[in-house]
Amino acid sequence: MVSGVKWQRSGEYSDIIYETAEGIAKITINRPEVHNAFRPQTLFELQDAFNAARDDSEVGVIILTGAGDKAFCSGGDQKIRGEDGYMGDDAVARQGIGRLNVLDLQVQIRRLPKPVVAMVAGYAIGGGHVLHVCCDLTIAADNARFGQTGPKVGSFDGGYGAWLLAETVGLKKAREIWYLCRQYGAQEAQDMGLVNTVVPLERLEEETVAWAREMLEKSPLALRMLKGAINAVSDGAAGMQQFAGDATMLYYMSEEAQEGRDAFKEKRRPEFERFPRRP
Ligand code: S0N
Repeated sequence: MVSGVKWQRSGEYSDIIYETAEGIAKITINRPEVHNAFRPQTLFELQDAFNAARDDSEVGVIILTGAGDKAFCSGGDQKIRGEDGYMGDDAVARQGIGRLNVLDLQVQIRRLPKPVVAMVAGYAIGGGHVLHVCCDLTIAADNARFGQTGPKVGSFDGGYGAWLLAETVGLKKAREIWYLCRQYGAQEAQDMGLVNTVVPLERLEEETVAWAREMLEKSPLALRMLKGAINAVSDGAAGMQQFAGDATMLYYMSEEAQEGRDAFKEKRRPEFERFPRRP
């Protein structure tokens, strides 16, 4: 999986790797010994890395992937699943309280105003499957395998994992995926609209970077507004809030809004009559 990109690593993480190059951030879940299953620490680090990529004005596209070629992510780490959630090493866990914080990461990916691309080799299973569903695009290697396991292992994701999947592949197929817990190969996943393209494993990063470069040539504000618009339809009021915030940001950038701000600071009447009443 070589792309020729010279990634620069940064951040102090144990469970993930954060790298950037050429306007792209690459976030890798680095727990190959458990097929990149996530524990609370993994999720805290992923949230930190996604925030770093969001705040970095050089970064225009984010790639989420898993270490090695066996798995993108196999979901919540079942070995540290307690009675009410996942037990980490943090203060909350020391009080005997589990966590279900992958939902925060899902929301973060949806709200992040830059395209997030899942680069999937091997298994995208359970909560790992939901993560790729939440990403804007998915580039799959020919060895990728997709599926949900919830009803088999005593869990389910009734949020994005259920209805965003249904929006992506249709209601009947989403029910099949959840009720039967089968695994689907890369080509089958592409045929049902679950992934954007399938490439040979050795070309996975090269192809993903090519898609990222193509997006980086496009207007960042247009991509931001399109992501917000597409998500607003399914995120309801929360999606509209994000989209409305973007509209406010664009308005702040206009001379018309700046006239209001300047008039207040200069203690004068704002001259809004200078601006057209647009049709
Ligand atoms: C991926 C599978 C099919 C691969 O099978 P294969 O190739 O036979 O490999 P294995 O020998 O099974 O695995 C290799 C090693 O990796 C360990 N491992 C794999 N997956 C996990 C995992 N999820 N947790 C912990 N360890 C894992 C194996 O145990 C093995 O190591 P050794 O040899 O040392 O035992 C197969 O591995 C598989 O089916 N894995 C489990 C997939 C699964 O059921 N995942 C969990 C599904 N549930 C969730 O993800 C929870 C969702 C969730 O997080 C959530 C949802 C909604 C609301 C809140 C939450 C929340 O919890 O936060």
